[in-house]
Amino acid sequence: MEILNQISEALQKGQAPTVKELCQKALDEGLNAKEVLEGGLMDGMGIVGEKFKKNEVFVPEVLIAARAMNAGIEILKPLMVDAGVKAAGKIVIGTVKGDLHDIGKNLVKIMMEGKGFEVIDLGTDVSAEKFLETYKTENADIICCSALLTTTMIYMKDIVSAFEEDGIRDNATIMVGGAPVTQNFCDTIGADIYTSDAASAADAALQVMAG
Ligand code: B1M
Repeated sequence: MEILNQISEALQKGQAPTVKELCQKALDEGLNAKEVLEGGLMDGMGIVGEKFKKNEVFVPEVLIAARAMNAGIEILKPLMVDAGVKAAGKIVIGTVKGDLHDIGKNLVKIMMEGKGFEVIDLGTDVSAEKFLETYKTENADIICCSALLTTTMIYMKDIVSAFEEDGIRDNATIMVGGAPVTQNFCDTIGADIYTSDAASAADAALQVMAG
């Protein structure tokens, strides 16, 4: 549908006011919030994610597209709540204890939201206890841990251990990533999924939810 293509394209260009206007127009034309979210906003963010994976766009473009996505969601949110539109799943994300780098973590959050996930962002310097407590109180589906330092990535093992000691390791999917993290490291510490970039992380999370 033409209006949805226009929303997707404006989002890819990071045109927040246009995205906002077009979302309202689409609703006025009779489309529902879910159609606008999936056919317009998520479609646009999906394309940005694929281009980011292939190095065809870079961090600033993704951040600007995310701002446009948020502008659109602002319009849709009240209607989505009313209509009971369900999130794809619930993610708890954070940069691990001792680590203050958050640019990559924020990109993972953006891509996850772009795929329709509800994301609880614990920020940076997050302890294993905080991940565990939030996972339980929020009844979340997936834990996402980011680390940028070789000295802090080893803390991911403590997070896996905290879930094991609590007896809920088998219920929780633990995803890890960040520049120094590798598939081999993920296997060594007993985490579930490693991805090298934010868009792949969101794809992997969708696969987890699909069972
Ligand atoms: Co820091 N820093 N830094 N730094 N910093 C690095 C990481 C470093 C490689 C620079 C260097 O020496 N060449 C180095 C680490 C060396 C090492 O451990 N081997 C380093 C260091 C040493 C430090 C300090 C210790 C410096 C000091 O004070 N002496 C200090 C540590 C502070 C702390 O955390 N306790 C420090 C501080 C900082 C700043 C605060 C100044 C700033 C962070 C600002 C911020 O994040 N708000 C900063 C920055 C910006 C960097 C560099 C320049 C850029 C990092 C970045 O944002 N990259 C970095 C050098 C470099 O990379 N060129 C460096 C872009 C981002 C998009 O990539 O986070 O890898 P990244 O995310 C990727 C993927 O990894 C993946 O998705 C993203 C792409 O799609 N991904 C995931 C990330 N998380 C994921 C989770 C997933 C899946 C994928 O699943 C859950």
